[in-house]
Amino acid sequence: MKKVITYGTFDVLHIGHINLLRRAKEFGDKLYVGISSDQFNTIKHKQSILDFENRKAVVESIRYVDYVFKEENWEQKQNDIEKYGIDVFIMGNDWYGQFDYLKSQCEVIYLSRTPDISTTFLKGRAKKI
Ligand code: C2G
Repeated sequence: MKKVITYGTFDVLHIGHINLLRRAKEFGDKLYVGISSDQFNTIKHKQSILDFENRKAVVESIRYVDYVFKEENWEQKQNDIEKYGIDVFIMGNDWYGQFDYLKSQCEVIYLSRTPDISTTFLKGRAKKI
């Protein structure tokens, strides 16, 4: 049973998130997703439109996702990998190199981002409606 993990805010879900989750699942049998808490978003200087409960419910409903948990800080990844017995850590390549320190515990793969779509872009478009 190969386990994959990824993390994110996943606010206002769009095809970029779905592409990432779909491709991440292809690397194993179970996909674990850490959803940033509202408090952690503040630390990340991100203001999400949807609160944690909403974002968690949306990601949990995605067919590629097997388990969702709360991401509360930068430091928890090593413990998560240990706790869940993770084999592969995956992030979009806007994070390229940022999580290489996890290579001592599991495979670390950065996948290309989906171009021309982001929650920030969607927020801007929504304001114009
Ligand atoms: N993503 C993507 N293509 C896009 C937009 C996002 O592939 N057009 C990917 C990002 O690279 C990330 C995932 O989707 O791997 C989730 O993106 P965000 O919700 O923006 O997550 P982020 O704020 O990058 O949080 O500890 C890690 C952080 O929690 C990551």
